[in-house]
Amino acid sequence: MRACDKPYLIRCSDDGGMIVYILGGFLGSGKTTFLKTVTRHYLDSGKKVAILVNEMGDIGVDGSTLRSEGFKAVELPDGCICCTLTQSLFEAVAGIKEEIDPDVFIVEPTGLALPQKVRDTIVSTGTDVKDISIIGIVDVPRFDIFLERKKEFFLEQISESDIILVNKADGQPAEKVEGILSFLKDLYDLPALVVSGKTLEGVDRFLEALR
Ligand SMILES: Nc1nc2c(ncn2[C@@H]2O[C@H](COP(=O)(O)OP(=O)(O)OP(=O)(O)O)[C@@H](O)[C@H]2O)c(=O)[nH]1
Ligand SMILES: [Mg+2]
Repeated sequence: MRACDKPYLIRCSDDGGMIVYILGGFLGSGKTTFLKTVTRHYLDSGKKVAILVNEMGDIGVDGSTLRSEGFKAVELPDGCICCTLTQSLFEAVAGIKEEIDPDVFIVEPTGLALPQKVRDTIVSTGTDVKDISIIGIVDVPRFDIFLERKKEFFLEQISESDIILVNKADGQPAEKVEGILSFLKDLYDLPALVVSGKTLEGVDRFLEALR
């Protein structure tokens, strides 16, 4: 692995294989919103994208419903392939590589998962991965509540992010956003971008950072 030429995502290799993104973040922080944004970004540049989500029938990617039962890939109208985590992650990843062989593979675990565990499981499959990154998403309006009620888990959940999206910044006081940025910087010194998945503020900078 070498330092990446993109400013934010650090685990890169020159080998072939798929680029993997894991969207980490507590319940309702905006993971699915970014899943769709990142998927669209890669589809627009002609890449084959597979996504893996925890919930079933609930993702609403372009209004499509998932018809899958067990581990079955579902082709959505926009050409992206969607799978669900009903089999073990380990088997699902191997199956996706073999059956779909995507350029980009995006995983949204439940908001109660540690994304680093998902990453380690994917790495442990031995699947040919070019680059695997955790995109940690924090929710500005609910930051204080999460910190108050779920501190240990919440902080662990973002601790191994390769980039943190400080999300839902729309309509939030600048001081609050600044306070969160400096709190995160003191704790982790990870790259962080202020964004809104809703108004798309800051999202271009994020997309430019992707491989
Ligand atoms: N104001 C605002 N709301 C947002 C933003 N991004 C997402 N939301 C809203 O927040 C809610 C949760 O967004 P999701 O993208 O579904 O979040 P999630 O992390 O996938 O949620 P779970 O999968 O249930 O954990 C939805 O009602 C979104 O419309 C944002 O940037 N700003
Ligand atoms: Mg979601």
